Amino acid sequence: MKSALQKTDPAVYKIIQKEEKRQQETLSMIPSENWFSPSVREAVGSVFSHKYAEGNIGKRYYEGCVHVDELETLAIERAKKVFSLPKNWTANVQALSGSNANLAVYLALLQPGDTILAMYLPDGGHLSHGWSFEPDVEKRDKEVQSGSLVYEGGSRKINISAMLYNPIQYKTSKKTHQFDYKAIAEIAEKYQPKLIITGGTAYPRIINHKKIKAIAKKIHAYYLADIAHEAGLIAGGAFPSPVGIADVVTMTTHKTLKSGRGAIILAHEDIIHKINLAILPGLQGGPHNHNIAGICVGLGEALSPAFKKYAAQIIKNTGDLALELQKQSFKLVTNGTDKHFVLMNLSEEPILGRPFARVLALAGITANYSTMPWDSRPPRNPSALRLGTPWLTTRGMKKNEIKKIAKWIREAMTIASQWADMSFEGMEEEAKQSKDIKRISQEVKDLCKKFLVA
Ligand code: DSN
Repeated sequence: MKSALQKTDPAVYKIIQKEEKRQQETLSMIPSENWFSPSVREAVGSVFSHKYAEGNIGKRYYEGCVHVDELETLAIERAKKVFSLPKNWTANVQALSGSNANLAVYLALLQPGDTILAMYLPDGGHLSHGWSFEPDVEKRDKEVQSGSLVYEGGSRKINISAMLYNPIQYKTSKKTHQFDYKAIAEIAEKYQPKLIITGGTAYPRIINHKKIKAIAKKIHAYYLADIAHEAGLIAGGAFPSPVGIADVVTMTTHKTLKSGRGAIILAHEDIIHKINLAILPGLQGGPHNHNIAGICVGLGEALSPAFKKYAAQIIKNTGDLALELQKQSFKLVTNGTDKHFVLMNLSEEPILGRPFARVLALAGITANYSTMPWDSRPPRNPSALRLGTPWLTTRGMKKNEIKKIAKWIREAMTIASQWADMSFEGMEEEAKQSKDIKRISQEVKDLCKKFLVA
């Protein structure tokens, strides 16, 4: 039987079908992506998207919110259980995204112009942690060559967090590419930020939350742990949690947590009260109730024993991926990983991050290029490539499949090396025509067909 959409809008229906086929027949190794359960998708597609519900539980500006209240209460209760919140801690589930969640924290706890100290974006931080870029290449090179572990910002304040606040960023150690806690403490003492932030997108190692909290406490600063990437690993008990250590915890819900798109903020009730006001009227209008429904269902799934196994399997699969890539003579930033992705250092390979990501995509492996610590190359053409396993793990893939994937990645690099001197477009054209790349793409498809997801 034809679906409603198929009957009324076959053009959109067809595009959705093609996207589903692409997702099923290729390997998504972008660590911030995942495949949600049919129940999460059903909740997100529900009638809750029709409803306006500005305000908070029991205090809405619209009538007809009795079931929205019920839903949001359940989502908050589940968040408390999943993240083992201390007494008097609660959650806000209304932020539309991770960036909005972070902005809400700044609005709630800071005054415009206050100093925030966060991780340097090219080392794996996040745009919303106060990024400003330096377009002057000479100035940029000088800054990198100085070897300083502090970034005082560039002249182009490209994120609102840098326009409204005064961001200072700490870099990772030049030697280990990991956090240098002593240096962070010294930077904090010198710049006296009101807020210290950890977390981001491309730091493959565990962060010592206790050490960061101690640094923040000494200078009477708040500590915000952004666990957007690790939320599912923490929910499944496979990774250390900052809950009960940091003052505020923010996360997106659609990465390792597999709960549809949205965000959660966790903190003591007093802080959440301020954050609720920062969300509305500070930043947003009506919450996306349908997304809160997805989050609620995803959190319910995260409470199951199967999710614990899932989180542990992600860590195992990524460890195996690191090992297999190293066997294939690839270099990894920090020589490995503690979590759900690896950062490949391609600086000594014939092809760097951006062109290699395109070659891999044509071979059926979707990844994304990335900056890496102490990389002097520009963000649009950096040296690294980020590869994660959350989605592969959702599909049920394990060591045998990981081994094959690492082999295909090396094969793709060997094939692409013959195009090393070409322009990006020239290389892309060659890759599109290449029989060898087509052969890998077919092998990937054959594997994917054995691991279809509902
Ligand atoms: N876009 C996310 C990621 O890929 O890590 C961060 O916001």
